[in-house]
Amino acid sequence: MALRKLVAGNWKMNGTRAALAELGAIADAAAGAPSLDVAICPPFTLIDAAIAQAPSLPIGAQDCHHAEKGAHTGCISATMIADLGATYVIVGHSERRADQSETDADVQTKAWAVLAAGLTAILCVGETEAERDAGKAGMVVSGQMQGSVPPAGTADNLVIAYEPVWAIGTGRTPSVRDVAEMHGLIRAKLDELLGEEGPRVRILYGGSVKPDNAAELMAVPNVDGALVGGASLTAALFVPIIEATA
Ligand code: G2H
Repeated sequence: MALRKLVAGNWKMNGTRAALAELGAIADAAAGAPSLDVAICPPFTLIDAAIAQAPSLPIGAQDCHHAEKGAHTGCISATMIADLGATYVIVGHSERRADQSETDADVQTKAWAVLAAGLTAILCVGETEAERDAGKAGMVVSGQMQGSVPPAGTADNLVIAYEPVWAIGTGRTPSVRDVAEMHGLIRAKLDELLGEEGPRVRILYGGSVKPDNAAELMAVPNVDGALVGGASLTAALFVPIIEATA
């Protein structure tokens, strides 16, 4: 089933207010590609201003706390993100799984919070290089899905992002065959976990997506869009990716 593609930019810990100048051209490119969804996930500090600057462009966050509110100094809840008018929240990015020791259970409670706030979770999974070399990529990703996908996930509130850790920010990408195999495995797992919703949930590829490899990656079966890091920081790189996906 061909699903409507989503191209989401993950700015990670990049961008001060000056970076918002990129959003005009990105919003224009999104408007010129009505067959797909486009979003930008800037740092928390820019969400409010990004929504004001580009009201037609869906904006997301890169993480949230699992609780709605309370004594959690320095944390941001999904409810707060929804209050700003955002659309998406990335959960379970490998950088958070590694840097903040987030477990599958942590990721699932965050995803629940995103759904409860009426937002859409972009839930990341992916194996390390050592796990791939050991022939365990499928097992690892299947286990991450089992432990972190919320059973209430639907096509409207959940997106999966497959991001092999060894391809993130390295310029390396898996072969088309490997991407097809992993996305097929993720699709089968979604069918198992979510029943009739499974075939409708989008699966993004992430990891060194660039203007020159986007078209090839987006043509792979079960690749329903991209989660783009470094190449989403400037319109000069992100707009060609949008155009290659449309
Ligand atoms: C993977 C990706 C965005 P990059 O983390 O989530 O980053 O495109 O820089 O590899």
